[in-house]
Amino acid sequence: MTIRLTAGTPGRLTFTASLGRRPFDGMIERVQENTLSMEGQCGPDGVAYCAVLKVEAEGGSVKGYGSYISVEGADTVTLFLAAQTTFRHGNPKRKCLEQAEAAAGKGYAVLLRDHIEDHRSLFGRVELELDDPRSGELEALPTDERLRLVREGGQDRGLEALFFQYGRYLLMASSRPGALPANLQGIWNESHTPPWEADYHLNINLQMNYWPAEVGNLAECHMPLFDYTERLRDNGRITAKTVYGARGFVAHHASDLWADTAIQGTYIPAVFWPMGGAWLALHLWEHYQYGCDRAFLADRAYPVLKEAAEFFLDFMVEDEQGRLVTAPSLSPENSYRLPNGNIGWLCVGPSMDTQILFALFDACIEASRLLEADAEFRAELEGARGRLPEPNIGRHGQLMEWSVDYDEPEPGHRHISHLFGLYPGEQFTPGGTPALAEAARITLERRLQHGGGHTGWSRAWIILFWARLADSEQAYDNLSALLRHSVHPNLFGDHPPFQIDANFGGAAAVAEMLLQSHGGEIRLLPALPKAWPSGRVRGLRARGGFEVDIEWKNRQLVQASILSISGGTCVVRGEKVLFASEEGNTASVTEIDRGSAIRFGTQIGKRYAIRLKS
Ligand code: FUC
Repeated sequence: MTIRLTAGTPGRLTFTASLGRRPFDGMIERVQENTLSMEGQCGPDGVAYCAVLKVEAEGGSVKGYGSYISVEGADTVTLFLAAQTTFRHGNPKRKCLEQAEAAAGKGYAVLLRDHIEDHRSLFGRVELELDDPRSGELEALPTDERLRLVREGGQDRGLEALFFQYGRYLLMASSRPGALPANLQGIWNESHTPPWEADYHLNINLQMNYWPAEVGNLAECHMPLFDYTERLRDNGRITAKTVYGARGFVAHHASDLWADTAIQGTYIPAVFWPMGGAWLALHLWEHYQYGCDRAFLADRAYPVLKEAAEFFLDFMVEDEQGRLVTAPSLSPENSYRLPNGNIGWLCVGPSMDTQILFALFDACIEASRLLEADAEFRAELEGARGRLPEPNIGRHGQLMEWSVDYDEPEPGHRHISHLFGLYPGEQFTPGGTPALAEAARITLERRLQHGGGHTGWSRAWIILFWARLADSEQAYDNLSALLRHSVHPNLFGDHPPFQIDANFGGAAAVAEMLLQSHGGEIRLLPALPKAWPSGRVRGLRARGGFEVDIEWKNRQLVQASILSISGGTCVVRGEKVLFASEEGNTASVTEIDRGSAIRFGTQIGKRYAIRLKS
């Protein structure tokens, strides 16, 4: 971290710098005239850490005394801060000193130039503009002020677009190749005793952090999650074997820096859930679906998917009807009431587990086919997939959360796990499974009527569900509710307290309102609300290896441009009939697919224009 201080008048910068103001901070030492270090240890078995601060001034003087550095009468001062732990480096102090030295050697101008270049190379890939006649006036205000106006009932499309881009920015800033994945606070935890230990929760939160990665054109920011999932796999093999006598790997509802896969903690509504690893494995499949990188599929995604699936082939049991179900398990953090009034959590075959397994087996089957590998294993998975329970509709018309239509003590519960198949899964779609989509709608309405969406991440997920149901107004109302109730003045997501998943889920939701690409079809503006009559988006990614720009006016498509990254066939579905041509060429390449969808072959690197048929 580099901090640059300047003063309007030369020679007016005078201050004292020190390290460590929080309780439990480590031992501070001045290692050079202008350099401090702080070293400590996180508990007897924890990591040792070090931070180094180096101070360089132009003009004036820099002098050390005790554990302080004093700057007097400088024109400009640059502070270089490095931090390391024994998680990565045997000698964190030496590493910090090297890094601070190297940064100072580069100098501020070069560091700034490199930083801007690096930032732009990712951030600039996507642009979103939601036209607003008041944008000039609103954009002149600071963010907290704009948020206040929205809370008072105002509308600010620019703030909604900013919230989307802010989510991308936070992911870029907290999850780069080689780093750890973004935790519950991204990297912005300030406390020694943060809520939920700023850990990794695998029953929604960590996954949600990565929902904007692919569609938001930040695929490389997804990589830390894959490294982490592979570490879970290594530990999870041992857990699978020792706890369940099963092959493959398992991870439960929460984990930590060490990628612990054991049943963690004693909170019964959460800890016995065995699906964390399986859900994460699906993220590697998503990365393949967007980027179509076959080597990634073969070397990284498929091995993880396969071992995740193997575990469940051993772990699942047959229920009375001969179906394959998970047991023991639970529906993340929700409870049911038995006819005798007892409250329970543990259960057999909760709907979310079945839906995750459906997606996992599907991905594994498809991947093994693409790789022409493991025909026998594939056949085994096809058999198991056929024996998973079908989704059921309960007495309220809702999708059932458990295999029994239990009474729900908390019908507005924040987890809406049994809609996994609507998002991020793709098992339920209005076009493909209308009855289940309708049941999903009733499920959502019921949750919302009972106070659902009260945590930031839950509200973000709800927007995504409505977007998948193509209900633009519900999606928008819930996006407004997220901004009104579940963000801090700097737009950090609010659980409460601060939790970053709402930022990432919210960013993914804005994208999902503008572009969808599940089920082998691209949908342009699938949940465009009345509040966004005209605008444009550039650089969103779609599954199948495409990058998509869309421009619209009066809530109608003006033109979309689809860049083919991998040369695959492109299917675009619209409510109105569409027309496709190669860009720079008016001849049609359109073939009519099922219903109102069009299909066309593409060439790598070529752009295709999509318009409404006149
Ligand atoms: C899950 C959620 C909580 C919280 C925690 C970090 O347990 O149920 O709401 O987000 O993770």
